[in-house]
Amino acid sequence: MKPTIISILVAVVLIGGAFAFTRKSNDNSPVVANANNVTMVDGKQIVEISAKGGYQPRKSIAKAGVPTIIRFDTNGTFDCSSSVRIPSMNISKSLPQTGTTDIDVGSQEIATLQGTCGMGMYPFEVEFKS
Ligand SMILES: [Cu+2]
Repeated sequence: MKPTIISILVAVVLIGGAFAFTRKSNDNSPVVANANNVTMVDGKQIVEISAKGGYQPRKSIAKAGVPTIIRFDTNGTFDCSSSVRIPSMNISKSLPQTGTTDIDVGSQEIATLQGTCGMGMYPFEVEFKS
């Protein structure tokens, strides 16, 4: 009984948040500093990063507490940025030379997620804010 009510409340808050976020981004107001590469789709936050000779943008700003996918885009990527690591989450992934790869990082707490290429020379980060 209680857990059910709590999950319904959580769902309502998440859906409401998703709506608020979507509406704000539609009227072009800067919800987050780097809103260009962060979108909400079906209640999930998509952080889009392109990988080729490093990562663009180097720093993304996203919302904490929202289910999040980091989407890596490659386009003729032959350098080692096609190998992505997020050590704190034990994530290590090989991207195709050209394509799109989603990495589900779940709901993050307020913190900065650090990632690098396979050899640790190209960094990127996603800052999760309240
Ligand atoms: Cu590297």
